[in-house]
Amino acid sequence: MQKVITYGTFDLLHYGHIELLKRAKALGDYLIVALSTDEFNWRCKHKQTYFPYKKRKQLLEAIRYVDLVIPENSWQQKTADIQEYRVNIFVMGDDWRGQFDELTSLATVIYLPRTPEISTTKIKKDLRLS
Ligand code: C2G
Repeated sequence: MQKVITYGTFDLLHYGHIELLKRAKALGDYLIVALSTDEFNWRCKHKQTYFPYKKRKQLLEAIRYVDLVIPENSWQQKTADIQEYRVNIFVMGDDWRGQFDELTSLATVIYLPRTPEISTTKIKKDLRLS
């Protein structure tokens, strides 16, 4: 079984997220999503999410491509996650290209092209204008 992992906030879930998850799952048989907790978002990513962790987790668990959702509490947990869950493939959008290359000793690292023209930031901005 080829296990894939990816990380993110996935707030205001949109088709760019879905496209990422769909392609990540297609790389293996089992997809784990490490979902940024509210505290990690605030403390480390300086992101204030619209939906709290519990709701974002509920949304992700409803997606056919997602097999397991675990919390992302720190930048440093990726190595431990890969080892604990016996992950073969680490996937991120290519806005992170190069940031996680140190993980290539543990798993295949793949950066997938982001879906253009959609982001949570754009959604929030457009809604403010409407
Ligand atoms: N994404 C994408 N296309 C978009 C928007 C996002 O492919 N139009 C991808 C991102 O590249 C990322 C994933 O969807 O791989 C989740 O995006 P975010 O929730 O913005 O995640 P981020 O804040 O980048 O957190 O430790 C890693 C971090 O937790 C990643």
